[in-house]
Amino acid sequence: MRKLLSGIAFLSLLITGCSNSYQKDTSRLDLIKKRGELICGVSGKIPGFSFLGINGEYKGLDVDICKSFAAGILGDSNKIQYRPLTAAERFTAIKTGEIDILSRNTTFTLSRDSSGGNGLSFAPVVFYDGQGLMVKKESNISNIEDLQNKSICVGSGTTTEQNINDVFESKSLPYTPIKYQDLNQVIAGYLQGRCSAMTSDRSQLAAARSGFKNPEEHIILKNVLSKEPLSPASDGADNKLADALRWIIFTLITAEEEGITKGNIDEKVKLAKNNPQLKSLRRFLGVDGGLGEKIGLRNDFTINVIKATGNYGEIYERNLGEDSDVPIPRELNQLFKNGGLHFSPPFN
Ligand SMILES: N[C@@H](CCC(=O)N[C@@H](CS)C(=O)NCC(=O)O)C(=O)O
Repeated sequence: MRKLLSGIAFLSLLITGCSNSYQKDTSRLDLIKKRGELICGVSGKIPGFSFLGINGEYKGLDVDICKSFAAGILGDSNKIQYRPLTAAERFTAIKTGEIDILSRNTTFTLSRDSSGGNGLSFAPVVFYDGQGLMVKKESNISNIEDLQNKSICVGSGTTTEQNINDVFESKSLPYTPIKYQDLNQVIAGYLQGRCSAMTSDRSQLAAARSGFKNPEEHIILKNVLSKEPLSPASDGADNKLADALRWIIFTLITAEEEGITKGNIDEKVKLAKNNPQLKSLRRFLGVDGGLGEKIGLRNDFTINVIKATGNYGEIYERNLGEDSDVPIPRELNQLFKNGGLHFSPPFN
């Protein structure tokens, strides 16, 4: 019996030993390169962020972030498989390896980041959001207090669910949450009158309203109930992939800070190559310094990223700018130097 037990212990040591070294040596980043394709989890239901157009192509800020990852890792922003996921499915999809990365209106929180929680790794924030409430104009509801004893439609498996509860409890206001699996169900519940308000990230409320028959009949209350910094995420056990994602997002922000765009990138590369004194530009564009190699990417990965999607400001304008289908003022999503929160650490 003792022999059998020690045999089992030896075998399990062997197995865990092997699986640990496998974890350490093989990054998902290498797997993506080997596969030649990035598997990106998205929502697919939010205009302006990730939405399947009539031509069968995904569009939006979250989709452009997937494209910038594919361009930075594989040198080709078209090598992507999109996987639409509900809020409740998204974290399991990362942990089981069904997707490489999640680019889906997901709030960066301690519980999701920690190894004792969902065990994710969050890339830098790509959209600073906050939770809001949308009501029908005809309801005459103008603030949270007016929602006392009313029903509110909310998506389950979200930060939204917890925040709405926190806010109403802290004000000692009774209310009834009506929970649904995804945004389309929340919208349907709200439009069919099952609840007096729907709550979600304010960006999602704006996106949802843009698709309504009569958008002007709905108002988003001015109350901001929470902080919702939305970030792409990957498996927290994989530092190599996390480093690559982090610096691809910072590439988009640095490019905007430095005025480098999809339209002038070739000119900037020429400038950097011909001027040895332009030290920081040369490092950023991979002419000197070998920075890409340090994070498992090509030294000129920044050029591929900017050529594919343009800088952060270009991505924002294309999907959420004044002339887009879902115009959302940039506010917190401006660069820090323009009064917002986006700022990149140095490419040194
Ligand atoms: N940012 C919040 C909420 C994001 C969220 O996923 N919201 C719900 C709707 S309330 C949703 O599923 N939206 C998109 C979809 O249905 O695909 C979070 O990370 O929990």
